[in-house]
Amino acid sequence: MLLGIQASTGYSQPVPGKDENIPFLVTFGKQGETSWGDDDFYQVFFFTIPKDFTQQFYIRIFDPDCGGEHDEIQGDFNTRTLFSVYGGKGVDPERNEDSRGLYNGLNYKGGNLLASRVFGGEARYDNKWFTFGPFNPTAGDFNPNWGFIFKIVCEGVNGDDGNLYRYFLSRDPENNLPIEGANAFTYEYTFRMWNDFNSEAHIYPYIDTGVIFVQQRNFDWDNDGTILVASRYKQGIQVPISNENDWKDSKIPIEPQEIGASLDFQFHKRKGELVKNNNVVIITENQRGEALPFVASPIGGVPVYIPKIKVTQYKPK
Ligand SMILES: [Ca+2]
Ligand SMILES: [Ca+2]
Ligand SMILES: [Ca+2]
Ligand SMILES: [Ca+2]
Repeated sequence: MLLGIQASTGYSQPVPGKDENIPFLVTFGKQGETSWGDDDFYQVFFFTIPKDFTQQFYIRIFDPDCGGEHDEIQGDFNTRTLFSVYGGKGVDPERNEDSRGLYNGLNYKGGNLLASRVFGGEARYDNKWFTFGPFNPTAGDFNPNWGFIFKIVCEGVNGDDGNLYRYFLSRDPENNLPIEGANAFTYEYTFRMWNDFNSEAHIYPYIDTGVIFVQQRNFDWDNDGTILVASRYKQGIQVPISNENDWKDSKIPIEPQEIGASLDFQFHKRKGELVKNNNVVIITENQRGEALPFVASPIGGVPVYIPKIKVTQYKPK
C-alpha cells in the first residue's frame, strides 16, 4: 500500500524516466533464451493520470517493431510482440496483486482491454513512434493515491529476438507532450544498459511506511561492474550481483529516515572490456514479500545523500 504519497511529482511521462538514464526497455520473444537477459518474456507498466486531468490522452511507443534499428537479433528477426492497454477494475496493482505481473501463471491482464496491437519487423514503426488512444482518464482504475491507473503489457508472443522500446504518456497523438502530475511505475523492471562505460543507470523504488528491509533480486547482470543502493541516508552500499542467467538477492535494512522517499539503485558498468547489450531484470520486495514499485519520476525526487556531520566534542585540557 502506498500511504499518503504525493503522486504529483511534476512532468514524468517518458518511460524509462528522465532521471533513470536507461536507453530502452527490453522484452524478448518467448522462444528466446533467458541468458540474453529477460527472465519471463513480458513486461508490465502502469501509467497514472491525476484525477483533475480531464482531457483525452495517448500512450505512445517508440520502436515497437522487432527488426531494423535498436532491436537485438538472434539468428534472423522472427519475433512478434503484443502490446495491450488495460483500464477499469482489476488494473490497480494495490488492490489486485496479480496485476503486478511478477509471477508467471498469475493473471497479470486484469482489467478491461482498451487497445492492443501485434508488431513484427515493420519498417513503418522502425525507429518511429506508434500511438495508442485516445483514452479518457475515467477509463482507468481509480486509486485515491495515484489517480486513474492504466496498464500496458508487452509480451513476446513468439520468436527469440529482443524487442527494445520506450513509452511516452502524452496529451497529443503526434508529439510527446507530458501531463502534469502523471507518473509511471513497474514492479519488475527489465531494461537495457547503455553500450558505454560511463553512463550510470538508476531506478527508484518507493519506500512506504512500515518497510523494515528491502529484498533486492537482480538477474543476468553479466558480472558487469557494481550495483549500489543510495538514499538520503546511504552513500551507496554494494549489493551482490548476478552473472549469467542467474539471480542474486540480498537484504537492505531500511532506516526511519528513508521512509516516505525513494531509494536510488545505481548501475555502474565495469571498466576495461565493454559488456555489450547488457539486459538486466530487477525486483524489490519488503519484509512481507510485497513488491515495491519502481517509479519513473521518483516520489520525493531523486534522493540526495546527506552526510552526517561529525560533532567533535570539546575536550578541556
Ligand atoms: Ca526496430
Ligand atoms: Ca530470431
Ligand atoms: Ca523495437
Ligand atoms: Ca544481461
